[in-house]
Amino acid sequence: MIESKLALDHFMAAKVTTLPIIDEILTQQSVDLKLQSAMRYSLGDEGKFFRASLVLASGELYGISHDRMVSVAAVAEMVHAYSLVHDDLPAMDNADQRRGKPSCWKKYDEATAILTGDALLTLAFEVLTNPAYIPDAKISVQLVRSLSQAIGPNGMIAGQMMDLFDFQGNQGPVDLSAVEQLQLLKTGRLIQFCCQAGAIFGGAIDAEHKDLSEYGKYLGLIFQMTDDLLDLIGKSEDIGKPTNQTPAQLNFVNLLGEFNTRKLLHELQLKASASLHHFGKKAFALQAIVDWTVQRKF
Ligand code: GRG
Repeated sequence: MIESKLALDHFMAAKVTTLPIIDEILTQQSVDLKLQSAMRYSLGDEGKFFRASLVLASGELYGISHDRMVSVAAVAEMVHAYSLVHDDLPAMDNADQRRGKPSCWKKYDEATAILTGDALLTLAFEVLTNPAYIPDAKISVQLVRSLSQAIGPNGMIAGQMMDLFDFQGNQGPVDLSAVEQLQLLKTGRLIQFCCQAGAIFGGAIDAEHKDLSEYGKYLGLIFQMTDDLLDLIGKSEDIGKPTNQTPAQLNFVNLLGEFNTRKLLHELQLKASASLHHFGKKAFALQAIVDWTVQRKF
């Protein structure tokens, strides 16, 4: 329970720290006011700021102040918002609701939602390469490379393609490792990037990059499994979107049953904790986040 409070406090701190930077960045995007409004709408304060929290917590491992990392936290939330705006489009998940309010395309229109996602993604890279936000050019290049790899054609976009096309109409047994692979790409790779951002700032050794990559991988799987649990047994008013949305053949709980899903969650929690071992007490926030995620209700 203490871990839950620690994690929730960390999310709140991340939100309070990151929102003003997001606001500052979006205020500069004023050529088209409808686009600016749609970007603001999609990047409101309703989300958990889970990814921003991870960026800041990974920096804490290396004693990097939140001030130095906050633009990367904002970038993580911009990229996340882009993925949700596009995921909700009629051509993809055709979702009407997101974060307890109409999805971007429902609130505005389809073309505006496509362009809003494009704008958020492009802007994320502009921020990462802006010396006013990331003064060290070497760090900037490393962040751009790491983020591109995480969300590009070998990362999140590949996962989304697999989700949309590889399992459609599949009536036969689904291979669990194929679903794991899909979810690691679709949800896990951006989470992994967030966990590694601190290592990039901290000039970490390879073994630490590997530890954080492992932690992010396990956390990404835990996040998706609990998303599937909430999809089946959560309350839509708590999670801000309708339940029973994940196709049955891709939902871990359908594949494994609730008991085995919870068992696997516990095993992944232990593996995630083991990958933080090397960092000792400095990893308390990352540890609290994984503990919260295993039993999250939203
Ligand atoms: C469209 C390129 C493209 C990619 C979309 C991430 C993604 C790929 C789609 C999201 C689909 C989805 C709902 C996945 C479940 C896990 C997930 C990302 C949930 C939403 O994240 P939260 O719970 O949301 O952190 P908040 O609102 O708290 O920010």
